Amino acid sequence: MARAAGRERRLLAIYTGGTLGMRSERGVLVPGKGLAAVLRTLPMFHDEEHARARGLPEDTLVLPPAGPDQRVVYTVLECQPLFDSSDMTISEWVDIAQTIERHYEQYHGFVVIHGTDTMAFAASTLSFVLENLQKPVILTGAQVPIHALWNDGRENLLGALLLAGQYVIPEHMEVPSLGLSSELQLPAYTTATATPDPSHGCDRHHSSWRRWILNPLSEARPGIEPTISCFLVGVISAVPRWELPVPMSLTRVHVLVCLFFQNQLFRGNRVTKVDAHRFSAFCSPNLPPLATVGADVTINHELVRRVRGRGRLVVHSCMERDVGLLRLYPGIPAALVRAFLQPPLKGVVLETFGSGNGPTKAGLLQELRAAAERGLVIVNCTHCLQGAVTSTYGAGMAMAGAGTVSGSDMTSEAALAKLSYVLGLPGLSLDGRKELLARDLRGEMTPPAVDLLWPSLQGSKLGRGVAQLLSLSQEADAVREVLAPSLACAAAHAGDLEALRALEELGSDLSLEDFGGQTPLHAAARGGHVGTVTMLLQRGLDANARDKDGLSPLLLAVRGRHQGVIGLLRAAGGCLSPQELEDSGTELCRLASRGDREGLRAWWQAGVDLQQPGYDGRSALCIAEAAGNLEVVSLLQSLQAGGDGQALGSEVLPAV
Ligand code: ASN
Repeated sequence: MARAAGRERRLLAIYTGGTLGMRSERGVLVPGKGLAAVLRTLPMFHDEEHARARGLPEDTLVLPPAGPDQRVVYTVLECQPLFDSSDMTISEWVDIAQTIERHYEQYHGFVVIHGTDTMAFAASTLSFVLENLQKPVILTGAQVPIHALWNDGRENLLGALLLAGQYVIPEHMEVPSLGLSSELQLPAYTTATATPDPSHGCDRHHSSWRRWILNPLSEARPGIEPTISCFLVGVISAVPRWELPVPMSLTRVHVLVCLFFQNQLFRGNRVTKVDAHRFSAFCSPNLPPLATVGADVTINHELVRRVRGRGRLVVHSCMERDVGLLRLYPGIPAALVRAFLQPPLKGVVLETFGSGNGPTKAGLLQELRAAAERGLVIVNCTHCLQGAVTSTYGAGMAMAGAGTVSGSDMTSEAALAKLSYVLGLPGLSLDGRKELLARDLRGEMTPPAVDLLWPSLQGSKLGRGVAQLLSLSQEADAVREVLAPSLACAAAHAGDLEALRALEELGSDLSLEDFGGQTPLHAAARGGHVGTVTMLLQRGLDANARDKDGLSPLLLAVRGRHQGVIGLLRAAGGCLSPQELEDSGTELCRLASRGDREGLRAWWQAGVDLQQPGYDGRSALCIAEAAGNLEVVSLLQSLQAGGDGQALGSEVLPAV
């Protein structure tokens, strides 16, 4: 394998079969061997001169330049045997995933050349089998073989290779300014156009590809999408994407498993094949394409998922094979359903009518209920192309009442793959599996509306703000992370436990500091919220954290005279620093002169010596006596004598 040099991107193209490489034998199309040899003869797929200069091995091809010093080098791995995709099963897809795993470190991305008939099932299955995917995996294929004069294979494969090779937008971050497109109209452009493929047949697209190849920044130029809510405006509005001070686009985008066909890049587990002949074979009914290729490449940034974490790639090979798909039709006999649901079947995707409705006749519902009761998992998906399973109709409620799990707006392909994945996971209870099925795991379904997920958030203004924030597009994840500490502080100051829990569920670390170096514990202490302080201490927040001015939560609670909070912080080991105690003698005198007993008690509770002198050498007691304030005098005497019945640091954290 050739070593990557400079801006070379290495891809592995796994050729599994399908029409793209098929040949006609006795009048019918069958999988054809030797795809790499065919690609080698097509200038749009291979730059022989460059390959020779680089000494690339026989099985390794290189695309014409994709920009100055930019090359996509790819190796075609031909599977044995090659399949018409009608023969593909979970086992073959797990094999593909394992192949990706074996070569994961060697390549920047993967293209899977697959037949179209079951490509939606393949993409869905791979999206679940491959966990923590950090590199692009793009499936593609064709309706007409690549050897034919008029075909879609070339455009599809070239598109998939280019997207897999160049899609990692922030790879271009180091480019310093926005005015690059003209700089990129380089001699390379001439090189790429110098050898047009006369059989390509669609020069407009060819030229659009060239433009994109040579101008990889074009998709990164739109700046800030207006869809990112107005509260961000102050933070980022004037800043171009790759210069953002926040890690928004500066992290790699998570393309998950995708499918590229007819100039559109789809999320793999959202597609379904809708046409047996036309080049536009696929549609993604409930999620727009992630990218569309026309005169330019338009990336739908809102939909592209950001990589979360840097976990190791995991291949889930234990997919449950005993799953099935059953489409209801008017008058379907209960006996037939019963026969279908028999063991060894462990899970079934039921394609129902409209918004998840089914016949309400007792017989059929009884069969479903009996199967659900003996542990068969039934996912209810609509057989409509668009829309979701809802509880609008009695006929839909009857399906839910029979023990089915709502498949929301999943395609049947995605639901089947998810069922196989969830049932294959070890050590889960039946309820646990059902709960996972109802959750969005790989972007395969539109999650339920925020107000359904967090009904309690509706109660407060801040809560509603957080709920709105949570409903932003997925690309706003990074922005959320940046804002989360400030939001958490605001929630803590308001004592909004629900909002804090919602942020926690989002994965926010509640111990992070805001711009002033304050943790939510500072904010809750300042606000005097015993419940919130308790929760945060239980989450392990440091009672002695200092903000940028060196202030602790305890000092803020003392200033606010929040005795309950002071007790909690003291019990958690909080104490005032020498810096915080510096002027405490003077502060005590000031409180004594004003007759502020609550203030004096707060300082005492925080462990301060009440006898220390103020700036003129007099103590708080002297000041109170001189002023004749007997109540303050007796309070100070009683506190100095050992308390007024309140023990220091004795608070026990209540359960929150
Ligand atoms: N029968 C072919 C396959 O799925 C159809 C195609 O690829 N267009 O393998």
